[in-house]
Amino acid sequence: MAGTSLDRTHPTYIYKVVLLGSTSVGKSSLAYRYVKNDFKESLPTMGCAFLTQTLCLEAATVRLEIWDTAGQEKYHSVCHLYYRGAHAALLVYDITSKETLSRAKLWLQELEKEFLHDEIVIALVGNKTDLMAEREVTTEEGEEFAKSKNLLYMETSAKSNYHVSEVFTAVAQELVAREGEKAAVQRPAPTDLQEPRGSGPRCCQL
Ligand SMILES: Nc1nc2c(ncn2[C@@H]2O[C@H](COP(=O)(O)OP(=O)(O)OP(=O)(O)O)[C@@H](O)[C@H]2O)c(=O)[nH]1
Ligand SMILES: [Mg+2]
Repeated sequence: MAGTSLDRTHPTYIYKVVLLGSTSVGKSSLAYRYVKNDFKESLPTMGCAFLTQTLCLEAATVRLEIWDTAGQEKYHSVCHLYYRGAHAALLVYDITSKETLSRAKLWLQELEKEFLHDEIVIALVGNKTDLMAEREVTTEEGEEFAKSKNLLYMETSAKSNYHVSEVFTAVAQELVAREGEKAAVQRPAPTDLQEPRGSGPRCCQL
């Protein structure tokens, strides 16, 4: 069970992952597909929804606490309350809407104000690849922007279940890899509970 393992050869990490992006880009659909492996014509999120998923990676067990925020403009002023303390963020846009990529870029600027470089793993996610005929944002455009900002990048379809689990797995793997790098630098004295990076109890290695 997450949070109780004392096995140091296969630690358990808990990470907060926040989904950000314009309304209707498919944030809730991605989270729902990933956690429930299902797709439905979902209603707009109000405030924030919360889901969890546990992954067993080679190096660690990872429990992702997924905060699915509301993209509607009226919720924008409270969004920072949800991404505070996040370990990772998925900046989601809709490949059929250039405007949603511009909005994702603005979210990135907000995150850059809140987090130090390397303090958060950020993935840019172009959703709705099943709507290829309506595409407005090329793969290259998304990819190049992500590369220029050192973000993970993937295109997905929550509807056709394309690359959805791969996005979350890539984020989890990056987070675990950073734990390894951090441990190599710090080599802390062994304790049963380790403080996460940054402020607040955001991640426990047990
Ligand atoms: N074709 C297609 N439609 C999708 C996909 N993902 C989501 N949708 C549809 O897009 C609409 C919005 O999806 P949501 O998941 O509610 O979007 P959201 O980003 O959570 O929206 P807010 O909660 O308002 O921020 C719904 O009608 C979904 O069924 C996809 O991959 N392909
Ligand atoms: Mg939603």
